[in-house]
Amino acid sequence: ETRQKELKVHGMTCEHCVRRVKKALESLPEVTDVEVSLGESQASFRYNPAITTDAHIKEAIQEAGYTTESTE
Ligand code: 9UX
Repeated sequence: ETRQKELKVHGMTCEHCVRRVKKALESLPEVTDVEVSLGESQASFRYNPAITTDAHIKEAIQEAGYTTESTE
């Protein structure tokens, strides 16, 4: 079962940043439908929480060089 999630991503200042965050999320298992918005400083995606946890997702974004917080 997959869930839709939105996350604020801080530190993106150009389209290259956007691609980095998108690739970081897409590299995770069962993370799909990744959209990253520079204007909204936000990532949205679907994921399977049984496979890829919130902690995995935050870690991947941080390893790419950005910080995140949940919008919920
Ligand atoms: Mo270019 Mo976006 O250094 O950080 S990738 S501004």
